[in-house]
Amino acid sequence: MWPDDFADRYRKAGHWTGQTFDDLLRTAAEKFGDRIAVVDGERRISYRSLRERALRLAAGLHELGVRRDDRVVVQLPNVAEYFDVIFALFRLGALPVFALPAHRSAEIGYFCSHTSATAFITTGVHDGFDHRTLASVAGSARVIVAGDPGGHTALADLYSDGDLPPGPGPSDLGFLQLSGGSTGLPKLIPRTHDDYLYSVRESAEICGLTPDSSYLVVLPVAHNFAMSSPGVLGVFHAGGTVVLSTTSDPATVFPLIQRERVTIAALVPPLALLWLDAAERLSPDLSSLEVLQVGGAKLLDSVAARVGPVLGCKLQQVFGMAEGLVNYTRLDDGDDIVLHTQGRPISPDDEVLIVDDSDVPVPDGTVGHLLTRGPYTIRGYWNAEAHNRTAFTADGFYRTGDLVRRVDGGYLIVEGRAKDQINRGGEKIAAEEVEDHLLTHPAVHDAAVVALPDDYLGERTCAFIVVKDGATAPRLPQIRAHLRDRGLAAFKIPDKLRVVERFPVTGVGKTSRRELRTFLRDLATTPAEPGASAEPGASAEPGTPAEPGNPAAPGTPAEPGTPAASGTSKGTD
Ligand code: AMP
Ligand code: DBH
Repeated sequence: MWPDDFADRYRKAGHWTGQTFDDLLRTAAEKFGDRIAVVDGERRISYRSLRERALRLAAGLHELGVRRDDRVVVQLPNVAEYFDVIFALFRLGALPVFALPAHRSAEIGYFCSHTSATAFITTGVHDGFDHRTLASVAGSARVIVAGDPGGHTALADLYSDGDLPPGPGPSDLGFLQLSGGSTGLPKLIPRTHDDYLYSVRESAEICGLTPDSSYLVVLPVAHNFAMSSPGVLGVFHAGGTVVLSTTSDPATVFPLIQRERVTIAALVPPLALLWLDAAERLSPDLSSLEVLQVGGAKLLDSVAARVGPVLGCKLQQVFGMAEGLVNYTRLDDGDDIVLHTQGRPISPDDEVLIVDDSDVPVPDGTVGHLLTRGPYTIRGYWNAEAHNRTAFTADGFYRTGDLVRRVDGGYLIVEGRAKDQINRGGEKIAAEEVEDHLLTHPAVHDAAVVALPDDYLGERTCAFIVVKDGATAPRLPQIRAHLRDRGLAAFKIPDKLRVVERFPVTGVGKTSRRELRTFLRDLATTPAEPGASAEPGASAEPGTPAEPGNPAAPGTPAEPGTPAASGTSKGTD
């Protein structure tokens, strides 16, 4: 939480207004009553009805025993019930934990146990997967299903006319959002009503939302981008309409844009590319579309340049993070900014520091680590004291792990990343989390997961493994099946596999895993020497491209049979 002097400042500046999520919906219902808040297929839900549904569900959840501060893991696709659920929980002061539909038993089990969740609210079969099977990892959490309950509690049965207890206050936590993370276990991000709604209201303003706005959601609705930048909450603040889609496929989405006269949509870069290619082929009527937001991963300049000409709308680049800071290019910015930068911060009180490896600020125009502090950036992850000591500076700046450059006007250009994360088209993967799962394979002695450049996704994942003495090297399909069986979300499962005899170590016998990953990435992206193939599942000799003793590489390989250096080896034998 923010120190008192900062909290006072943010209140005095008018950023924190004392609004809660429930206030947002109540005000919207009063102001916009019969206007359509949500379109889900053939269903059209007014603001008045949305508020009523949320309050009735809040009463039912309360009767079921859901209380203020309880954690409730919410895993729903882009369906209208999502809004009933989150506003019901907001009203009670119970904290939604925003899982993604792609999460499987590994993630859901962890969220339920780590947060001691009271309930797990999910769906039936979605995208070919039966989410009710996740009930087995929900522990003591009550399983509630939107759809056919299959023996669990049906969400539809919970709407009730019962009484409601007093709700939470604006400085209370509203929910726990997920971080893409860079460590073994996902981190949870505690956001308050006051801080989050400040970013939402400002975002709605920056993105020009009005009651006539129609916002298309194809990204997972619980993702921070789709929720708050300006996202569905920004639309509700402005009195516009949220149009939900469970697919991002242009063949379905383009007619939906036309039918609902969608004015603004948010995409990650691979989807933007898909839409551009499809629009060139199909020549759809996208005349209602005014703004296409693209964020979550770096957008190539060449793709950015096609948005205006091909889709006939403005591009807005969005560089944000669930921990807080969000940057936008502004709607009246010129092409030089919109096509080549990732925007500037929302707030005059967003503090942005760009520093070298010793935390010393670098001159403008120079690439450095982005640190930030401000009225909607967290001061710490939820229940993660040890991690917080390194993820934040002593004076409360969040170390984003992004490498950026600041140019005229305070605009930022994302140049890379220093965190141990793969950004697979906007889906973030913590290298260590996947490595920990790889190490459970009986034939794997050690593992390192790295990002490989990819024309479509920006990055894909490659797992390097060292096989245990005497074991047969697994092939990619076996590794993938192993990780799927462990219940890891599909987007975290490596795209490629390289088997190496051993990991290299430095002259002093120590290798940081980050150096190791950099080395392996270089190995994988350097054209292979004769005999060393870069194909999935192929073997490659460690150290092939490195000159012996080359100081730029982590160093020479360890002696055959020597486990990788101490601090590197995570093998279990
Ligand atoms: P998370 O902290 O999981 O919410 O993920 C936020 C991260 O996504 C940022 O720290 C960046 O690494 C990345 N990111 C988001 N938007 C962009 C963008 N427009 N360009 C490049 N990277 C981005
Ligand atoms: O990637 C993100 O997490 C992100 C991107 C754009 C985000 O959280 C946001 C906008 O708010």
